Amino acid sequence: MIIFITGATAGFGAAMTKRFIKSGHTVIATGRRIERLEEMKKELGGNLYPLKLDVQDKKAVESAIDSLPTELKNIDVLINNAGLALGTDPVHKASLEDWETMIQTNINGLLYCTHKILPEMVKRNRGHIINLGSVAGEYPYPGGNVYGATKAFVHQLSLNMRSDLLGTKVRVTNIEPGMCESEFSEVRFRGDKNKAEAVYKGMHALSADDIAETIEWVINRPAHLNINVISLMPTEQAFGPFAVYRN
Ligand code: NDP
Ligand code: 8X3
Repeated sequence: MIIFITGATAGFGAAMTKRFIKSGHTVIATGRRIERLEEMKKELGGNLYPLKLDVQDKKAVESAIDSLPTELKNIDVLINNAGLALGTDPVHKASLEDWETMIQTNINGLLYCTHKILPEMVKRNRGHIINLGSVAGEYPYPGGNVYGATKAFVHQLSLNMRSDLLGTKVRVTNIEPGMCESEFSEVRFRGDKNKAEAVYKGMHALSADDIAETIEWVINRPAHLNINVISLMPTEQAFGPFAVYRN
């Protein structure tokens, strides 16, 4: 299969790239840090096609996909994985610029890639879109405000896409992970490694390859079977009670 992954330079995207290349697929691995993708190509070989891409840039998304060589144009699987959280400040103190970056990446970037690639899948009556949602899109937590809201958008969009695509053979799946150790918290805390490490201290978080393995299972289901949503968490993570403020 030809698999197009956004955000392949780190975390889930890098783990999926490694796993899928080893399974014999062709991977168009995209991200802003092209040097990381070039390094991965050296390690993983010819079936990896590195493509520099900032998903926030609508025109760049369109021209990067248009620039693909003919043999890579028939994308079988689009994995909308590029995304980030910035900060955990409460909603009344958070930065507007951080909100804009999260919305521009997690929502608009996902839409730009989908808008460009999906019509071709429908024309060929074949394809699978995997969106990276989050448990943060299903459950609230303090400081999750706009990040969680972007993932709630991804959840509902994924379900709505299923409605519109009924009658085609194009599948859509929303993957909703809980705590997973990657560069995610380092990005969220702007490079503060101590703060990032503290998030996963004393518990066994998911690994990026846990997510890659789950997605590999999803895309390998038989064509008549669509996994709508998968929610997965570390065993050592669960839900809190409602919060009550008492004075
Ligand atoms: P990482 O920070 O490890 O990786 C994020 C990837 O997204 C990087 O490859 C980065 O590439 C890419 N990215 C970020 N912004 C852009 C952009 N503007 N254009 C293109 N690529 C971009 O995070 P994870 O692997 O953990 O996260 C992957 C996805 O999973 C995200 O959508 C995240 O919200 C979601 N998620 C993560 C969870 C976790 O606990 N880790 C849990 C639930 C969901 P580069 O900077 O090189 O462009
Ligand atoms: C990432 C999971 O709980 O850290 O989407 O927000 S969480």
